[in-house]
Amino acid sequence: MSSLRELNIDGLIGPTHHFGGLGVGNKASEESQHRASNPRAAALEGLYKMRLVSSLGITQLFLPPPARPAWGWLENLGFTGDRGDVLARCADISPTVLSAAYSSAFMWTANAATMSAATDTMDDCMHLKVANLSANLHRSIESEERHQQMCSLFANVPRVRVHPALLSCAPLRDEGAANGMRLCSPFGHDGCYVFVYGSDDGPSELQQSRRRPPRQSKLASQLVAQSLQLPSDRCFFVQQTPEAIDAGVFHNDVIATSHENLLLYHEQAFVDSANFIDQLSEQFSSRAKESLLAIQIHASELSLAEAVSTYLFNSQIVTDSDGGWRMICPSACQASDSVQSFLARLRRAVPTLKQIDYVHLQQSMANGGGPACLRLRVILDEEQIHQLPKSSIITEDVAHRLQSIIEAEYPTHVTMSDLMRLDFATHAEHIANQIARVWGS
Ligand code: SUG
Repeated sequence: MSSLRELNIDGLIGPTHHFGGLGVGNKASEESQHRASNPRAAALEGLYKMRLVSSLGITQLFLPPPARPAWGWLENLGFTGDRGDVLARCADISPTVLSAAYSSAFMWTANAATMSAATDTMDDCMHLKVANLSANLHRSIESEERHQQMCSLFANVPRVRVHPALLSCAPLRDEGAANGMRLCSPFGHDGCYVFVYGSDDGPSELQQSRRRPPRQSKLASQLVAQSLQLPSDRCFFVQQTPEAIDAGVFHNDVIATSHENLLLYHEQAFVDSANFIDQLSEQFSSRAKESLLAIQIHASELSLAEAVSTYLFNSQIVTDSDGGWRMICPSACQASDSVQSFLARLRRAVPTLKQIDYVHLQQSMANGGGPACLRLRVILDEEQIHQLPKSSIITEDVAHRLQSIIEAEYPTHVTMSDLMRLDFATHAEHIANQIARVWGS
């Protein structure tokens, strides 16, 4: 069997990161709306996490921030002519559209695509299905940009297929790997795929009055699984509970996570949870010849509200070069007694979990993005890894070049009024071009 490795791809946080209050169903984004942001601190926090993962012997890739404002997108909406006038008119007609055009939400790369590993697919290729992110105006801009970036990243890598997103429309709304989990044996084989959807868009669903709308449709999940060339007996489709979505769980990775044969999930994560876990355990053990380690966190141990405020489930679990597991948790987990007692229980149950690290990602967290939101996992073999462009890999040299640009050029204070300034827009584009050169060099 070929030896497989898990790589992480993070999107570098862009110079126009701000708090637009744009995230549908996203409590942190709602609460941070119109606060002043600090793009420099945000980008350095994200880069610190990339360096940490890289220091564990894990290949860490980065994607450059697409240029903002998205002038082409604004033009398509009818905002043509002199750029200074475009910004003023857009601010006048819809500040939301202006904020969307400047959005740095591409930083949350877990939403960029869904992946299937070559050892699991019907044609022995690794597949990436780019997400349309059509539940959010500001995020739907990302899908074409991501498709181009992924095509370029994997252009010379054998046995990789990058697929464009599903059509962008409400019945096909797809949020990428943030709503998927792959369970596998150590060394990455025998994958079973869990696709978590918020709604089946059936008549009873549409009649329910909900505080927050579900972002992922069942139909999209089914079509993504099909594009990924996965046999049906490797796929499981399970619905998120409406109470979790209403509490601010806008993606599955806010309420459940997985790594190799470990599945961590909250009691209120899934509809008909016990039945789903039984079926998954049975299929997993017959395929992988080992047991699924399914660990449930009870609502009495950690309430839904605290799961959302600490982002425990958005911790990033990785295997280091010695085979030990590391769990990279948001720093908010450190201050929570409930999370700390759960982590003690987890360490007793999972001896391979060697260390817990805490990372400060305040700027991303204030918009609803924790450590795992910032990365997309892909599984490749050695031969494929060798064909990746070197300049997209976080080495000390690449990290140093990115850090110099961030420290010299990124703004430290951005509010909505800055978005109307043409000099702010021009400078942001200049920074994006500099980073694109590092990526492409
Ligand atoms: O889609 N926030 C993102 C956060 C995405 C987190 N990703 C995962 N859970 N995988 C979202 O809601 C806020 C942008 C703003 O309000 O300016 C935002 O888009």
